[in-house]
Order: sequence, then C-alpha cells, then structure tokens
Amino acid sequence: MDNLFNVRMRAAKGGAHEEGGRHISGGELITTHEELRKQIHRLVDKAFAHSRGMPDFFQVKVEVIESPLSFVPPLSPIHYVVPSVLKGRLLAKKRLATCGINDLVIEKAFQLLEEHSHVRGALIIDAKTGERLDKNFDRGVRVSAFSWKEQSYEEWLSRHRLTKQERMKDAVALASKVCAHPWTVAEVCWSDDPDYVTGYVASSTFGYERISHMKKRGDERGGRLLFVENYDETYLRYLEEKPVWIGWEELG
Ligand code: WAQ
Ligand code: MG
Repeated sequence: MDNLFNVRMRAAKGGAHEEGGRHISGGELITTHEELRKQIHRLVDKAFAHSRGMPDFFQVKVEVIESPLSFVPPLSPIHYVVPSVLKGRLLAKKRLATCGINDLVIEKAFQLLEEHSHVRGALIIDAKTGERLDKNFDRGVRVSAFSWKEQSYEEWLSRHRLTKQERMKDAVALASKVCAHPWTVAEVCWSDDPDYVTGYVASSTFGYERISHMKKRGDERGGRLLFVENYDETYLRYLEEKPVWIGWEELG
C-alpha cells in the first residue's frame, strides 16, 4: 500500500477536448492510496464548481508511479502590485527580458498566447526565435507528476510570511518543476478563469514573480508560455512524466 499515484483531471463543455469541447478545468497531483479518494473528490469539486462553466465531459486518469521521486526545492516568491493590466503586462515583459529573452521574441510569444488561449496546456517557445516548438496545437503540454510535500509547504509559507492560498500553491509547484530543468529559461502565466487576474513570471534565477494584474476581470483568456533554450523528447517527458516532490528533502 506504499504506492504513489499520479492523478490527472480534465473537464470540458460541449464534449471532450478532442471533439471540440471548450476547456473548463484541469488538475494534476500525486497522492498516496490512502488519500486517493479525498483527492479525486477535490478534483470533482474543482471541475464542477468552476467559473468557466459547468462541464459535460470529465475525465480522471490515475496511474501508479513506477520510478522513484526526486526533490525540487520551491521557488521563492516576490509580489509586485501594479495599478493596471497594461502595467502588469509591461512588467511581465520586462522581467522576461531580464532573463535574457529578446523583446521581439517576447512580443511574438505574447501574440501566440493570445491566438491560442483555448489551449489547455502550455505553449513551448524557442527563447531565441519565438517559434512555437510543441506540436500539440490545441492541447499544448500539460506539466504533470508533481506535488508539494506538505511539511515543506508549511515551511515555505512561514519563511515568506504568507498564508495558505490554494491557487498560488499549485502555481508555485508547477513553476518550480518547470524552472528546475536547465533548458527552461522562464515561464509566464495568467489564468483562463474569468475571476482570477493575478499572474506570474518564473525563472530559476529570479524565482516566482507574482504580478497583481495580468488581465481584466471577466476575461476568459489565459495561458502559459515556457521559454526554452533547447527542446526534445526528454524535455517533454520531464515535464509530463518525471515524478517530483516540491520541497526540501531534509524536511521529508
Ligand atoms: N501544465 C501546463 N499548462 C497548464 C497546466 C499544466 N498542468 N495547468 C494549466 N495550464 C495552462 C492552461 O493553458 C491554462 O489555460 C492556463 O495555464 C491557466 O491555468 O496567485 O490559476 O490553472 O500566485 O487557470 C497564477 C497566479 C494562477 C497564482 C494561474 O492558472 C498566484 C492559474 P490556470
Ligand atoms: Mg483555469
């Protein structure tokens, strides 16, 4: 009964995603057998009480994890409060530029994100050219097989004087896994949920940089861009399959 499971959920309206349904919600986590029922319940609640609407397609996939888990330490957070969406987007672009990405590449990538806000995963972007590298046009790449170690999460909160916030917890975990790979230059994200306007830029150098306003309230367009300096099958497998704990190994 020591098995761990990778759990992935996706929900859509108007049929399954591959049949043209509109993405409502997704979720991924690692759990023990003991916690499995509770975690699946949480995913049901997440999908069926969603601000993007009521799904008519819901799928949960549970797979046993075969390989041992390694630890990825969480990124440190910084919070920028900006007075407008315009300023938020501008700041995000500046932070990406500080990671060494060219302005034209950033503009091109933001344009791509706007044209692909229906995609349920991340767009992988060549950090040198701004070209999209993944070939899953309507799906993008879903980062999976990661979860916080609860003790590390508590420690991270207290170190940074933060209170529990489910959405930030999930986003920091995902960004920490993504940025731990040496080929990742930076990530930028804002939600596709109409009521959530905070977004972030993440990188291994500068950490998790939260930006208070990345879009207008009510806007259902969001997404994720991963800027990479290299891309192949092993990178894709790292994002989708390599199981990692977010936390510090010494805390267990
Ligand atoms: N892998 C890759 N891309 C994903 C994944 C994933 N596991 N989950 C979501 N996405 C993409 C997808 O295109 C979504 O449309 C988009 O990201 C936004 O997802 O306060 O809630 O889950 O510090 O709506 C960030 C700020 C919140 C949190 C992000 O994103 C904070 C958020 P959502
Ligand atoms: Mg969403």
